Amino acid sequence: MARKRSSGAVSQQERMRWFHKARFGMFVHFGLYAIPGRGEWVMYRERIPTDEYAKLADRFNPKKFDADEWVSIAKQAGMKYMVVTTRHHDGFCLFDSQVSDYKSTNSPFGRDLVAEYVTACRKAGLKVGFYYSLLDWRFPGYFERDKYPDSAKAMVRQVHQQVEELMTRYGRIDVLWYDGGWVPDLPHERQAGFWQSKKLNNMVRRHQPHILINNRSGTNEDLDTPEQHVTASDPGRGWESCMTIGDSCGWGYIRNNPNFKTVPQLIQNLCRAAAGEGNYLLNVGPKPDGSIRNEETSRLKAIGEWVDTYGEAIYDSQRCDLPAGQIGLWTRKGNDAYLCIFRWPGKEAVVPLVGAKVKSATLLGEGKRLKVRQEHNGRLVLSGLPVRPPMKPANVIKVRFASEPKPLTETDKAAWLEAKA
Ligand code: JFZ
Repeated sequence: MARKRSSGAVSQQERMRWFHKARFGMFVHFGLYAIPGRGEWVMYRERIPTDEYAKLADRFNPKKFDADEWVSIAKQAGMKYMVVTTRHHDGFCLFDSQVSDYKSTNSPFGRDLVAEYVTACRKAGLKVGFYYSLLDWRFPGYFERDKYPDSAKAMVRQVHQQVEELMTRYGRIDVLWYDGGWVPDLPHERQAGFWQSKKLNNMVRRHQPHILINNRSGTNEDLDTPEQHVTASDPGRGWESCMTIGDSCGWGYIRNNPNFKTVPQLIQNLCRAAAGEGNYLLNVGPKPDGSIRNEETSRLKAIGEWVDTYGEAIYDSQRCDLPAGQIGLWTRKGNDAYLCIFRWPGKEAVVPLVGAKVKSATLLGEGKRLKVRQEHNGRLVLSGLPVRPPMKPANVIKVRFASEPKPLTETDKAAWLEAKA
């Protein structure tokens, strides 16, 4: 149990502990926009007037929605937490907000989807994340804050009220994933002032001392959020790459999207996040009936099968600065390092500039011990690999070192040219 300070605050290091262990989560974008099936920005991109778009609420009745099913798909994929859209930019709430009548409990669905999601997550032992969009396209004051100042104020008021509802009515929340902090013609450095983010996040942390908050309310908080790319933050800074399984044209359901990432691509992204001590938040966009499409579930199932064997290279991973060349990349856990192989090297894998003694090397999945040769200049040769790669989306060699594996510093950059015994 994390220690609380007298103020009730919990240190960021304590709050980040589970997040580093988790490494892998499910993002869910669901809402009225699933019905037209042209992505979650359809209202804005097609300039659909508010009242016309709101008619979708009369058709919102995801009969196949089953929170336990969503959670089970995430858990089987090896995901340890979820982040679900409680309200996206279109303003429609998937929770029973008392400050809006534009919500799932006022639709034919008639239920608080967020409450059911939270219950299912807790039952399955997954951490609970809420996505919440600050902006709400229904407010003219979002687009023209000087022309409609009262509307802009009302939109900010709605944020504070609804975030407090989410922080006080659904038990312990582990991640608050803000979005939509950008305001037309407002410099980034003034966003926090517009949304009154310091006051907002003080309230959040008062109610939820353990929570992790991302960087999209205009203040840095706990997590950077590279979107549709995997880019590590500086050591010590929390970060999470969020990405769609389909191509990057939309997070909500897109009925006719022909482009989906391959399983090897998705696993390489997961490994790349783990190598940078970051997390990978992989998105699904459920269909109008609330079920998740096969193109997404099939890939998640395959990732789960891979994680079942190789998860030790991902969960609670640390950075490892050893070179990996074109073979792939390294993750680490203490003195054990994991060479995640994306391009099979053949019968042997050669790693230069290894500055630590190897105790053993094993091809995970096959359980095959490898021959180890360490040459004078730090060159490590792992041999005894099959010529052809085992049929896996990615392979992993686990190398156990006698001390923390660090690269050798090349004092003489030409020294490697002359082989030494
Ligand atoms: C935002 C949302 O607009 C999108 O619908 C989805 O929810 C995603 C996870 O977050 O997408 C963004 C946010 C920021 C930028 C671009 C897309 N940006 O800063 O360029």
